[in-house]
Amino acid sequence: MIAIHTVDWVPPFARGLLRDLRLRWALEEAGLPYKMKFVPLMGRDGPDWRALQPFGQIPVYEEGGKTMFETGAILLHLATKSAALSPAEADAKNEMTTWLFAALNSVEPQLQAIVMHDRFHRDKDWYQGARDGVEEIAKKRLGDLASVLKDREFIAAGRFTVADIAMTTVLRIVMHTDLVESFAPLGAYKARIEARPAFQKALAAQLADIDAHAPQS
Ligand SMILES: N[C@@H](CCC(=O)N[C@@H](CS)C(=O)NCC(=O)O)C(=O)O
Repeated sequence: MIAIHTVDWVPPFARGLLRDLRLRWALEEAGLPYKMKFVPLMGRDGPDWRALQPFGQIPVYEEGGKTMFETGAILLHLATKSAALSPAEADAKNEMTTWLFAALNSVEPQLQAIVMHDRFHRDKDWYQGARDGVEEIAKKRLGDLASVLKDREFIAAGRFTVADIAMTTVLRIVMHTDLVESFAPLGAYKARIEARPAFQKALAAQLADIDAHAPQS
């Protein structure tokens, strides 16, 4: 049985953003059964969790007694298990892999920088100058991505793949801003891919799990 390990609860700003969503979504698209396992939010520094995820992050993927971390690696593994997630033809598969890495390597760091500034550094006296700088870089990346997506329904291979899961969840990272929607092709792409029933099911399940573990006041 496949299991996804994630944290039991997060504060409101992280609802719908936890990266276990990538794995839940892929497994829903593939129709593969899985269960969730939860680690306490503050329990990720212990040796047991570090043995699974050396950086103390979530998610962790478990299958047949073996575990993996890094959502990109896990998505590529899942792509080998289901035709719903990946084309079979080599060139199309390479295009999918290329865009999955582009999402996680060329777009995610720029958007994550905005989140780090907005969530953790807003009270610093250097915040605004630094924030303006990271936004400028992020806008450049998003503009380049919009130029590609203006002519495409999906990001790679002319069909839905794990690269769309990576790219869409990356674009969601800055959902506290209107940055993505300020580029029409990106807003349309994100809305189109998020409308998929498997995404909606995975998101609803993530939110329900977070609510079920909310601290009692
Ligand atoms: N590159 C990692 C990133 C994982 C990641 O950033 N997870 C977040 C939650 S969505 C986390 O655990 N953050 C806490 C931290 O970095 O200490 C992956 O894709 O699996």
